[in-house]
Amino acid sequence: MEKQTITHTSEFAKDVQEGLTAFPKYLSSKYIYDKKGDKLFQDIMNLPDYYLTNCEFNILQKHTQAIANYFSSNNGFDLIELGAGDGKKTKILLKHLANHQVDFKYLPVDISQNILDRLEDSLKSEIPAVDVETLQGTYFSVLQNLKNYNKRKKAIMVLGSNIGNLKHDQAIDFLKNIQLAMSEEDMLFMGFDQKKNPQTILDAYNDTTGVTEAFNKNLLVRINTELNADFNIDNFKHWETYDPETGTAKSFLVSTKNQDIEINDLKLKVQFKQWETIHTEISQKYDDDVVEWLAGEAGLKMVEFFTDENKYYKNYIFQK
Ligand code: AVJ
Repeated sequence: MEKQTITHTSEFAKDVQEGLTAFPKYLSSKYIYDKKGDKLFQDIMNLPDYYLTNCEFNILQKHTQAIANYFSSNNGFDLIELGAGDGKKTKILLKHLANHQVDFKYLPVDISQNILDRLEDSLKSEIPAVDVETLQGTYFSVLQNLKNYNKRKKAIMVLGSNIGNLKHDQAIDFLKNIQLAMSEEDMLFMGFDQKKNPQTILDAYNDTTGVTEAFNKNLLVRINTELNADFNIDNFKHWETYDPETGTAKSFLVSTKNQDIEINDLKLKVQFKQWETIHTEISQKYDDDVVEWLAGEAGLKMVEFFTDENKYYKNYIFQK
């Protein structure tokens, strides 16, 4: 009998191989989020300098009724949240809807089953009246399936300025996919972090506690543990830039010395020159014109927005 060798190359392994053999080097921020990365992001959301979470929390708290009015419909609605996370902000809305006996179902979507399980448990004890169905998968696959999910109104929600990790062309594709899953009466409710004093933005991504540094470096930790590599994370420095013209904040890991890294599972040796970079993340900042342009390119129109007193952050309502 012939012996077959099947090589399973994971998406992660492929992307690491591609990014670390490119010039200049890069890695995708989506790989930061393993169990430890999820925890570090929770810690980031509690940092005083990371203003995004508080701003959005305050917006949801102040405008709950107005937002709920946009969602509501005579025969109820389905609230679909892409990238649900711990639901801390969403619970403001869920509590309000439950208290007002609104007919709705909550469908949190996340790539992580672990996050979904924890969210479902906490909802059962905190807001038991809410009808929850968790959906594990990528946004894209779940959106495809949701197209004909129910004959009633859909409110699709994306909080946290998660869209900011996408370049404009990718953001348009993302919005277009959402638009294609929507019908005329459906609503999209989405958070976009705004352009502001550049120093405020730099401080949010360059905190003095080192949490953001550890979050960024978790990429290297994952490569070490999952692909059997020997990165010494102390030989890399977290570096943040913000370009106020484009509104793009960029994260890097900078090699502080000449060094060779072995990634055993890829049979790859990666050389770093002193001060060579790995680009790891973008966190795009927006203004109304850019948001309106992105939405328009995706076939959506902006109906309304809600903001905080400093206008640091905005949650927009879009329709087809
Ligand atoms: C989860 C993508 C919204 O870019 O602000 C936080 C991730 N990176 N600190 C962001 C992040 C560094 C965050 N998003």
